[in-house]
Amino acid sequence: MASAMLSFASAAASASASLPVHENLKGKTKIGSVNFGSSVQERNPFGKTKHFGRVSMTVAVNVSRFEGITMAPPDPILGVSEAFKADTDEKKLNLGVGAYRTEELQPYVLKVVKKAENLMLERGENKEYLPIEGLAAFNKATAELLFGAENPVIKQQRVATVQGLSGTGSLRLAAALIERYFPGAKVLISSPTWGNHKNIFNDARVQWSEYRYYDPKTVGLDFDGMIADIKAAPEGSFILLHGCAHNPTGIDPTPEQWEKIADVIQEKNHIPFFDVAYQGFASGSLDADAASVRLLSARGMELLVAQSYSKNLGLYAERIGAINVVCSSADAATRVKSQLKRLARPMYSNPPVHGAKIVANIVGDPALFNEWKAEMEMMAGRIKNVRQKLYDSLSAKDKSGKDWSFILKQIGMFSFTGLSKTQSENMTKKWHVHITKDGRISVARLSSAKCEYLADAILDSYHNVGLPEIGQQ
Ligand code: PGU
Repeated sequence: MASAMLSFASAAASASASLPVHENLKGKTKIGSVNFGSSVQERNPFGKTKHFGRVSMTVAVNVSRFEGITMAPPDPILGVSEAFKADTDEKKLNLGVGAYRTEELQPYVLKVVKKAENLMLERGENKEYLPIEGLAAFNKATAELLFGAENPVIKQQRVATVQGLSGTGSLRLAAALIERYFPGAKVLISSPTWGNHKNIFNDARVQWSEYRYYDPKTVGLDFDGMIADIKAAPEGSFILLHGCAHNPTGIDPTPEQWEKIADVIQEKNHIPFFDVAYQGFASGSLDADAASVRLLSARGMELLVAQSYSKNLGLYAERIGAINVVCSSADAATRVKSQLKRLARPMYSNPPVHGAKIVANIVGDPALFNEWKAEMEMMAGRIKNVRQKLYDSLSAKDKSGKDWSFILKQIGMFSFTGLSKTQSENMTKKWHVHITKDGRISVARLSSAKCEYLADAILDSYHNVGLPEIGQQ
């Protein structure tokens, strides 16, 4: 550690005390050196002096009060974009973060979003604060998109909806609610899951454990393991479920399996907690992708649903989403909403307005709503085409007889290839194909033109690198 010096000089005593920062951080008031009779500048040639009344403070240049803070590791998902930027190879391909690209590998702003933004500009809308719970028109639209406008939970006003900072912020708010009102309750998350789920619950100080989900032998769902683990969880646990297009595996339960999942959740008095980050993006249909949530709510269960408009409307950076809590009475929903607002207020005060107005304007205008659905179908369709092309390339090139058809069964933005960590690293180091180390490929970022190259990279990594690990049997 660099020798950090911080000096407090009393003007009256003309004395200064220098203490190493690490000692200061430990809360000690040990005085490292005391000098009399010389000016602060003379005593500490590296220091800059500011005088605040009777006490002057000298902070040395190039040293920090934050000396004790170590370097954090890069984020396993967002860090992939940083590594991609640093890669100078021409062939480089970024298949890390789940964000849609066009066939030309460019980001895509939906036409319907541009139209809604133009309307907002024409109307000259103001930038006043939103209420803590967000834009009323957005909250109404988002709950209706999720449950269906005719759903009894909506009609009976049993849903507490609060606009959140996209999917992540909405999950975090729900985690804060669990921490405050269900002390000691556990959240069960799938193994594997979106990596940030663990961070969210850790930071909210909510206990979590995993339920089995992915079966490497079949590259499919370990349904029996999932049911057994949900059954074994302490009564009244929160069960985190991906509403559709499970991230990272792309494997969803069938409608029949959802019924059984609902049975065991009900039996054990658990509370379903849905993460819906891909409504309309998985199948192209908003209703089909909300089927799991609607199925469980139709059983009269109380449940939580976090929503995101990052993918289905391409509003990634606008940070627009919501947390919905379905309660057994309108009265309970009113109280839950009041507490969600109370939790939000000291965290971020109130949410951003721009994305909320875009969503409300699109959903509230039948013509724009239809345009959105068509664009969503187009995006979902492009992903399906590229998925097929990748499968075709792999099957044509791989002479080993390995069956790659699992790729076609997966849905949503991703393909979980079963590549191990070392094999995933080979994808990046040798082929400059940047993917997460769990072997997940963001198919939404792939173009047809790059499928052959990607297939070569996958086959080389799969057949020539490392010992068989999980996912390779
Ligand atoms: N929930 C799931 C299941 C997700 O996949 C994501 C995004 C989110 C929530 C949160 O998205 P918001 O933008 O906060 O609405 N996952 C993507 C995006 C990158 C990331 O990790 O945030 C991904 O690549 O997994």
